[in-house]
Amino acid sequence: MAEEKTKLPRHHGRYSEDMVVFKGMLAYMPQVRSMKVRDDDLIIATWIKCGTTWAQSIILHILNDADVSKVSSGGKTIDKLFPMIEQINLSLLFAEPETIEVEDIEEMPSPRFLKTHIPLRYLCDDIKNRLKRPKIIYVSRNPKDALTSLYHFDMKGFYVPGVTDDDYSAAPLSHLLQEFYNDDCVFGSYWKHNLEFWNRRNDENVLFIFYEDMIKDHAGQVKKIAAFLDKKLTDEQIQQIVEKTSFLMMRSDTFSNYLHIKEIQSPTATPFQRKGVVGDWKNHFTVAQSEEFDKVYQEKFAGTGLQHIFEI
Ligand code: PPS
Repeated sequence: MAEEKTKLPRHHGRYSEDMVVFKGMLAYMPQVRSMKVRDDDLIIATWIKCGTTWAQSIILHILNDADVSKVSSGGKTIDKLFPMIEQINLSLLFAEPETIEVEDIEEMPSPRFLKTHIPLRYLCDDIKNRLKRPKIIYVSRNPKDALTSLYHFDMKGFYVPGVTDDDYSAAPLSHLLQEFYNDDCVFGSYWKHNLEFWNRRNDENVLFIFYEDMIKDHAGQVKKIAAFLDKKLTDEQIQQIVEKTSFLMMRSDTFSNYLHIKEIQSPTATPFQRKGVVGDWKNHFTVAQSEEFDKVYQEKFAGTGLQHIFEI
């Protein structure tokens, strides 16, 4: 279980004792901490690989009457319309902090659509201290599937000679599990990240949802998000959104499939929309790894009321 701090791969950077980010994000962290939030901002917050892009696409479809071509003209991809606070320019994900000129989030016009994986405790005071009331949607996913997804995305997806580590790319899932237990995965402790937002789930401006519910009842979750965004949709529009944000549609759509960041990925990387299921962890975890994980999960979330579905 938790051991000494893990040696980080060279494309990660340590922000603090309990938070690691992709290296290029270190330069953005001051702006993440000092960002002036607006009441009409919409923020989607997740630990990495928990369904962010899926929810972002659903939101953009909801707000554009099931037709994102209204806002995506000129080849604007999802990360341009809905950028990540901690890394607006994704092609700089692994850049050395001193080589980055940070693009300014403050210059974006309202309403801003922002994504973040940064834990609540490291976000700006306007959010931490509830000084502003942006709408925040938090998507949570069972950690075994999130880790399986992260394994393919980070350890197997990014192989950039001279930038990523050969050792890291060759490492087995057990290495990622050790990082996870040490809170040294990118974006740090999954447990704290989830609990910090879980404890806000009853705030009027927060919607806490689960990836597994989106899989089980896609239309139901579209309706729930639309209601949270005060957007009325017809049944036909809801059906259109379900179709346009299905796994296969998103995988083939250059708006959301991240093919445009191929230059920072291995030529053999799995697609961003990789499997899109609940329970793929069973194809990756050994029985012993799964049992050990379950014990930690029970301990970490005991008494919190937070519970995930691990298989359907
Ligand atoms: S990131 O990099 O943190 O922003 O990744 P994120 O978007 O949070 O999570 C990626 C996983 O979400 C899956 N995904 C979907 N699942 C079902 N339906 C749809 N439409 C969909 N879109 C994305 C994606 O496949 C990743 O999960 P895995 O398990 O790797 O397939």
